[in-house]
Amino acid sequence: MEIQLWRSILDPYELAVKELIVKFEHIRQEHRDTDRYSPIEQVSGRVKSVSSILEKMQRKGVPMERMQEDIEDLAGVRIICQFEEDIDVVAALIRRRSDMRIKSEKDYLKHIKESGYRSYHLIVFYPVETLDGSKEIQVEIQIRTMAMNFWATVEHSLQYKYKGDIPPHVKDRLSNAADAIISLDHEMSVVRNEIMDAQVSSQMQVNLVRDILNHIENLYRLSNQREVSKIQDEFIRIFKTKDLVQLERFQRELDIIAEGYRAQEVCHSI
Ligand code: 0O2
Repeated sequence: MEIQLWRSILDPYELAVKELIVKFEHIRQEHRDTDRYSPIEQVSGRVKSVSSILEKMQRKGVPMERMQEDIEDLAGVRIICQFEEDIDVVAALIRRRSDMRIKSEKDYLKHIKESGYRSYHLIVFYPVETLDGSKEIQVEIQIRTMAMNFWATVEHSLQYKYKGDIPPHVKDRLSNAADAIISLDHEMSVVRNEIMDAQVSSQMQVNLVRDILNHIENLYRLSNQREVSKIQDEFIRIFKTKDLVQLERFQRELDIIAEGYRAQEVCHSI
């Protein structure tokens, strides 16, 4: 196939990957902006390289005319979670979406691959709009923990290095490492609630400080310098206490002050 043809075939897949990364990253941001724990930690994606497509077609005996149907991971999105429990949450979230349709699911957590590979895969149909109209394409979504991802990345590199024929002593090490990853994920799950609480508190502080600084910036326009300096000093004092309750109270007080100034502005403009 000519290079130009490959490009036109793979272009909609590029678009799908880009759109889906934006959408999943937005879910993560929405959680953070609303002081909620995000089951999504990281999102990445890629369109399969032509050499990898050709290699897979050869390995699976897929003819050129069946490529887009039979090679289901031309477009791939990877969602990384902190904890194993988050994987189910993300999969459920994907099942509920109206902008994609599930074709199939593979649970390599319950059915660990012989290599030791663990991950949750969904193949979805996702529509993209191109100059030639809309096109529904297949995307493989892989959901796994950071630890699973570490193992899979290393194993993938070794598969490449040894051309799929990893020597037994390296295989043994990989198998031990896969077991260690299982127990690492389990250990982390035990303290999941504590870690989630800590992360939500830290995000709440980030959001509160952002809101307070916005208020202070606006007050510089509306109020006199001396008053704002006093407010700023008070903010620094409270911030140093690292007490979220005090920060929240301070933010509410600033809300009220800002509301007062807004009311004054309205009165002046009438
Ligand atoms: P790449 O380079 O990531 O694109 P098959 O390749 O026949 O096993 P199939 O039937 O397409 O795979 O589906 P499957 O098993 O769900 O695998 C699809 C993808 O999952 C693979 O794509 C890998 O990304 C990942 N994967 C599956 N098994 C393993 C494994 O044992 N080790 C690692 N590291 N990754 C795995 P590609 O095309 O193989 O690779």
